[in-house]
Amino acid sequence: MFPGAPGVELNGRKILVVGLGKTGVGLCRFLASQKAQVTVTDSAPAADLAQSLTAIQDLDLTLDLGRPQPADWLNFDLIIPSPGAPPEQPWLQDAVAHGIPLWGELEVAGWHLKRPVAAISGTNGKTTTTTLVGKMLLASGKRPLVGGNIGTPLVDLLSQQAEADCIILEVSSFQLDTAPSFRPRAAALLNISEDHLDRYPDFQAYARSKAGLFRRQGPSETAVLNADDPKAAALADQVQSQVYLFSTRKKLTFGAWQAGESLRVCLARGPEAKFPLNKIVLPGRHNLENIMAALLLALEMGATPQGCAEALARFKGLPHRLEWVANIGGVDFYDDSKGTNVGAVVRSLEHFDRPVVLIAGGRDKGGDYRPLSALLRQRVKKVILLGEAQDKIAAALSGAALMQPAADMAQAVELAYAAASSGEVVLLSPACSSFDMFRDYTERGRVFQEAVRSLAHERHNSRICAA
Ligand code: UMA
Repeated sequence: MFPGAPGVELNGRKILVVGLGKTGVGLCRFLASQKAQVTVTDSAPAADLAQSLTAIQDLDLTLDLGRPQPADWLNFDLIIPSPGAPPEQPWLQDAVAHGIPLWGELEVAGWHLKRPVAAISGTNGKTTTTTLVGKMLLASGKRPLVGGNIGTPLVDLLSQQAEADCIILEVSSFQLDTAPSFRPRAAALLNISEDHLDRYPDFQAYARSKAGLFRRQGPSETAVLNADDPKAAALADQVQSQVYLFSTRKKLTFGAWQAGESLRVCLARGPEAKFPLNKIVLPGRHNLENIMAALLLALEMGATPQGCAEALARFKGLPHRLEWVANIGGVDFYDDSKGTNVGAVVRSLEHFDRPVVLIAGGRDKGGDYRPLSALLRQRVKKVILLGEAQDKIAAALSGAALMQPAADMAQAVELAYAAASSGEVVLLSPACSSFDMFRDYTERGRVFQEAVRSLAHERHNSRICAA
């Protein structure tokens, strides 16, 4: 049995890795390097895991693939579920009941950290903020490693620590749920709105999971919280760490806030720094929140105001997040495939002050679509519905806008273009996950962009994004 403490010896331990995606592959390689006895299980058959299997083919480990649970789950010292594998599954709960610890990759990798970590969580904006913190530190002459939920698991970064000053991690609620000792030097919670209700029993449980970001912090660590987001701001009185708030609505003494045409940042040490909005190229009002959180974290981790300003002058944003794709006959097409929950769609719709034809739908995540009603009435000319969730969305938003179903993305783009007039916007912002029709949100965004480009080529009155 495992002693259950950080820094624990992995050598010779019998460890079960659940899931052979990016996390599983990284874990297998790391655990093998620590001379653990590794078994890896995945509910998918070997034929679907070819890429992952190639990445671990040189390792001496046991495979148990292609069934919902492995043959024997009680014969291990530790089980490490991938973020996508819910710990609530009966066989994993049976293991817990038998005293086997269930710790995630963030927990196990966290035991081997040698550099301070800044962590970013929140329902929306995590990836943009994480990327920006990394760029601000780089522009300040620092050597950050950037990873986590953004795509490179922490376990893959461990071997590069000697060449780095700090680690910037995007952290999901799934990762936090199985990382009881994770203790970031600085951590930001950007916002909390409904998401992943296919995994959590209710919104409160999801919000509690997000609060886990700060659970081990003490007074020598920093918590960065969104003062304009009631759920995130409420944590200011509960965390043990030094709190910096950020707000676009009110002036603060410390933290970050918008004052007219600039952002101001003031930490407990150092003078107030000023970042003019006209020197920031990242579009979208919601991104001001992400930028303020990034500034606070980057400065806390040793960035300079000048380096931060340089990064802000260059960073235009990430693909599939309010990404302009083309203008066809005066209609602007935007790819916001990463808008996978209602809160994200609200933020994206608020960005436009002209009529929008919205393409939405995909796999439902158990949330409530009704908070979109008011914005739909104000700004949305028509909703083109895609995927499994279309009946649920149509029922929830009935009467708020005209709606029309589409069989696939190409037809959705055609129908949206037919509904839009010159000067208006077609926005793909699905409020759902992509897994019913696509491998992930990037593939969905790519298919949308291809459909838009092929429409643009049919018409001659178009401008297309150079990228
Ligand atoms: N699997 C099982 N049993 C299960 C569930 C899944 O065996 O009960 C198997 C699947 O068949 C598959 C593998 O597990 O082969 C996939 O594991 P995974 O879903 O954890 O995927 P990874 O590739 O390891 O990616 C994970 C994160 N995925 C999820 O949280 C769902 C990635 O975030 C993250 O980039 C990566 O680790 C590195 O940290 C993605 C994500 O969608 C982008 N995150 C959510 C979000 O941002 O909203 C939280």
